[in-house]
Amino acid sequence: MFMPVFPKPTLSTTMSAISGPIRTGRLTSGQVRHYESEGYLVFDQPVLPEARFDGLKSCFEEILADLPAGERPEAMDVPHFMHPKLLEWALDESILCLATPILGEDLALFSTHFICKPKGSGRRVPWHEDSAYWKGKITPMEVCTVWLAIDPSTKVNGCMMVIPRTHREARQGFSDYENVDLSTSVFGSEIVQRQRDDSRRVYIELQPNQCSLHDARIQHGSEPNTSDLRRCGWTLRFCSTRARFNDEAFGGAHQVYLARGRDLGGNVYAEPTRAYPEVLARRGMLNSYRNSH
Ligand SMILES: O=C(O)CCC(=O)C(=O)O
Repeated sequence: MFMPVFPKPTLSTTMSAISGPIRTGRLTSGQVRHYESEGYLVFDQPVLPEARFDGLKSCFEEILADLPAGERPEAMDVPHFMHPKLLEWALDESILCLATPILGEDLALFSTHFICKPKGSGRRVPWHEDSAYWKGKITPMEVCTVWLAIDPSTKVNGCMMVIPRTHREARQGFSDYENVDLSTSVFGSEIVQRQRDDSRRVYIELQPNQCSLHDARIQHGSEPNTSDLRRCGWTLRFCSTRARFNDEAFGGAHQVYLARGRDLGGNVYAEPTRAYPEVLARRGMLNSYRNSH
């Protein structure tokens, strides 16, 4: 059985098969400054040791192969509730060390989501801020998403796009939204045109096992995948354990995991070795996924 090991907060180094010792942080101070000022960062190096990434990819392919008929592969939200084995990767030190320079040593895993756009018919992700979906659920709204590429993710197959600096501009993560066509989009609302400037978009192109990081308040989205190459990314969303998770606002239909260090916010954490059918039932997704992005 998988037993995650939570490093003590004082630990300063650990070993990695990629690059020898990894420090508690894998980012340079320049990269952290870029993330803070621009709201995102491209990490164009291998995230996981190669064999570990291969294991994750195989696990993902099995989960995808079992996707119930009619379910959209872009909407595989919180797959780790159904498949706790995924936490072996989500809580991997190589990944946590990307979040610690931004959020500190005490980390919670807030959520994960496979956004897998099939070749030819992959849906677009409307322009949005993650924070708009989590308003009132996490305080403060300091969530860093590690977007780990499972497939090559390029302009051609609908890679993620961000509008730099919007996490600090104007609405700072809380724009106004309007409805969009759900038959072509991963979810049904989008930031109104007058509150975004798409001409400033930056395309985030990644190879498998590379990642980007983005702030919950940045405006981002992606185009449809009409290419002949699938595009899948796994979002891993981390917060400092200082953040308060509002269980009532989640209606008992969500849970967070202590990823590293200790709790600082008085939160209750899930047990990473078991599945939570009761939580899935509350989400109405015992046999299916629901996109609560
Ligand atoms: O995968 C995409 O295209 C969009 C990702 C996204 O919206 C997110 O990570 O919050």
